[in-house]
Amino acid sequence: SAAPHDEVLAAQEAHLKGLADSEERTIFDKIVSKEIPATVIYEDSLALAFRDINPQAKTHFLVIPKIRAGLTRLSKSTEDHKALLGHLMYTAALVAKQEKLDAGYRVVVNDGVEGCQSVYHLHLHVLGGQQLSWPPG
Ligand code: IU
Repeated sequence: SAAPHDEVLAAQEAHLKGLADSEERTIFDKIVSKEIPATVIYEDSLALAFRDINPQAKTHFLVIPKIRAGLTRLSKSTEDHKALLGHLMYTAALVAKQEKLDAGYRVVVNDGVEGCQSVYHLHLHVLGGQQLSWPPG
């Protein structure tokens, strides 16, 4: 059924109307608009996945919402974002399968200064293709 997808789009539109995001666009907006190149490995109406330019594992890609919709960082999420957040998490799993990360992988969201976030457009890191260690630094 297309219903959950329409629900996400409607929530996203409603959110955009009610909340003008005054914060500056980031490099990820330019990747979405193809103003700067990236190796895109998955795309749908809501999400984009592309390879990280500075990979921290054999396979390292990012999953982002095409429209930031106020999500500069995970900690800015509201009730309105829940469906979109679910879509991003599901997309991470879908693309991990596409990338044949069958032996496992890690999904990371860095938030804010102490989380070492550098780009303020929400993104999920997906790392795999090798044995990872725990905990991260
Ligand atoms: P962070 O969680 O905000 O630190 O992650 C940002 C990531 O975006 C980081 O891993 C960068 O290597 C990556 N990246 C990219 O893939 N392409 C770019 O043009 C830029 C950053 I700038």
